[in-house]
Amino acid sequence: LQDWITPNEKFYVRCHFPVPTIEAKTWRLRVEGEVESPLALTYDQLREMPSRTITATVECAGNGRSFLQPKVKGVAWDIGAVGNAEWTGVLLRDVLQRARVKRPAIEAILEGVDKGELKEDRRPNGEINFARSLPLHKATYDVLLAYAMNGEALTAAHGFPLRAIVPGWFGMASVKWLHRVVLTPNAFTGYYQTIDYAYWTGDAELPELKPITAMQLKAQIARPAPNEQLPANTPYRVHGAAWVGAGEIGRVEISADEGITWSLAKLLGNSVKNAWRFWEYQWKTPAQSGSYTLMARAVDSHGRMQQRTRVPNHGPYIVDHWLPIEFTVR
Ligand SMILES: Nc1nc2c(c(=O)[nH]1)N[C@H]1C(S)=C(S)[C@@H](COP(=O)(O)O)O[C@H]1N2
Ligand SMILES: [Mo]
Repeated sequence: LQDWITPNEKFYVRCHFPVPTIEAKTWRLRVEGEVESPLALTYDQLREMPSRTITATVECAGNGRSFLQPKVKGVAWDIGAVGNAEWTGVLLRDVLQRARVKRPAIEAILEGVDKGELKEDRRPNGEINFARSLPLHKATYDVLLAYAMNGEALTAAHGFPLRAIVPGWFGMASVKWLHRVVLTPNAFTGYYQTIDYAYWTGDAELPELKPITAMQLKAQIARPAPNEQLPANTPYRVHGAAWVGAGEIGRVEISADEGITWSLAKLLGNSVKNAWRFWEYQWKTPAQSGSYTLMARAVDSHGRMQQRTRVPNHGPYIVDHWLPIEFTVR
């Protein structure tokens, strides 16, 4: 959260299986299922297609999990599982057009090369690959198949040779080490679609498991960092980022009294589609030494506000309530 574009070496890495070693020469991107002409594209063929560069913020659905009480299962991320980068590649839409999607297709399943055996109680036998699906309207709208990140070829950890970038959606949708796209006439119900990265919707009389999709409205404080020590009675620049899966940040507010009163932070730069917005707030640290908290909350351009408490049905994911950042003053 220091730089608006997260440097590659600072961008968080989340992998469910060991990072696969892939030779660009022998690797292929296969497009199959409900298509007129199945494809097996080489790395060079993809690089020869018209390229696109987009800026997109990617947040892991488990970002902020360490704030949850009681503790939940999963990687105990603090606030670092989010980054913003410039991604270059080809539009999935252009690849699908070449393959000529047939009418019955409703989703595109994106599969990674990486695989392994799961340890959870509810699991299929044997090894499985990481795979997620996208509804066709999203797949043919703005999804990028990226081979470069901030102007450099993807590193192995970030998905070399090719990964999806699904703008506005949580990270699990942006499948790394992509090697297969399957067009399917049915809703995909794979492990990472229904068991993991899914939540119960509580708004229906008949609760249903739904795959996690769009990132939610959220403001995050970068400084002070959790447990930082600040000097007393001193001007201090509180700053951070705010983002939302669909829409624009309208304003960001800061509270130093656990959410009773709020002050307006200043939005920095311009609003960039699918990218986080940086903000700052000139504060004076308390005169008394002790433990303190600050909270930030975002409001979108339609006036919708980030909530004090989160949806309990989101379980170990989508940590989008007002996060109290604890620090000390001395
Ligand atoms: N093939 C594959 N793709 C994947 C994953 C994975 O384990 N395997 N992890 C997903 C998750 S949960 C996230 S948050 C992002 C993280 O991308 P990054 O490691 O480049 O930050 O990749 C997604 N794509
Ligand atoms: Mo994630």
